Amino acid sequence: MTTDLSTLKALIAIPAYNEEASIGAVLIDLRNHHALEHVIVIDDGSRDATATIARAAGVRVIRHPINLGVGAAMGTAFKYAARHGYEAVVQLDADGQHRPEFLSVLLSQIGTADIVVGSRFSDGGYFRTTWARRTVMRVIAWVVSTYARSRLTDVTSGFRVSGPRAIALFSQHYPVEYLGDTVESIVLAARQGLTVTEVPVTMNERFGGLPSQSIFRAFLYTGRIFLILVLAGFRTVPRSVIVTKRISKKERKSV
Ligand SMILES: Nc1nc2c(ncn2[C@@H]2O[C@H](COP(=O)(O)OP(=O)(O)O)[C@@H](O)[C@H]2O)c(=O)[nH]1
Ligand SMILES: [Mg+2]
Repeated sequence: MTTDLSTLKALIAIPAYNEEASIGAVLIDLRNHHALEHVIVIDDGSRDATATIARAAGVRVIRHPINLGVGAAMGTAFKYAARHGYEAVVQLDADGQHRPEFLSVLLSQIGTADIVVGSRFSDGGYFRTTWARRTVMRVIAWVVSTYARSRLTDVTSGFRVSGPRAIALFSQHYPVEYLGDTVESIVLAARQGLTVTEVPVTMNERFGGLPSQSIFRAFLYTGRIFLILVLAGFRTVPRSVIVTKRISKKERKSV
């Protein structure tokens, strides 16, 4: 299957939790790169003006009544995409970290892989973050690359595109645990025979608001993520979730 970019129907999904400080600027920036008609904000139970600002900017907003986490927000986005016949879902942070000028390069790789991750490190790039998080990310990247049989350097990056087969899978099953949404989703997809690749991107600092990680949280979740990675090797997806049959090596090459 090859993907004709000119006809690729792409949805930009923005999970947002208390991002009133940045969501307005993110949507203004995005407007120059993608029709807002194909953008949804999944407001994950925010207690601030996130949803009001997003609606005023002219995008569709889906609200979770309570905070369920980034993974659940993306689960909602994938269900929406499947229901409305989208062929690609781009995940974009509401905090301004992800730069829309990279959308086209991410989307352009959907013909060669099922999932394309925007990586801060693939061309030796450096991103200012805590030492703890950097170390954790490196080790996790190595383990996930082994599962995916592809060199991945930034597996906690939320800036990524999922193609048709990934949408079919993720609309029915998407990991909801912290970091599970990014890391475990790659392992889950790889184990279903989907292909994952990465392209280099540059990211911004957050425009405002608060990041989800702290040193304490990073350490706390290191152990947990390894447990997830080990379990992901055994976990089976419920039969009803598999939309495509397991994809063979030969089919994989012709994605
Ligand atoms: N922290 C956090 N972010 C959420 C949640 N639900 C949705 N999000 C959004 O998911 C995106 C990623 O979160 P962020 O804190 O930027 O993670 P980071 O970029 O990995 O540090 C942001 O756009 C958040 O607004 C949640 O429950 N907690
Ligand atoms: Mg972010």
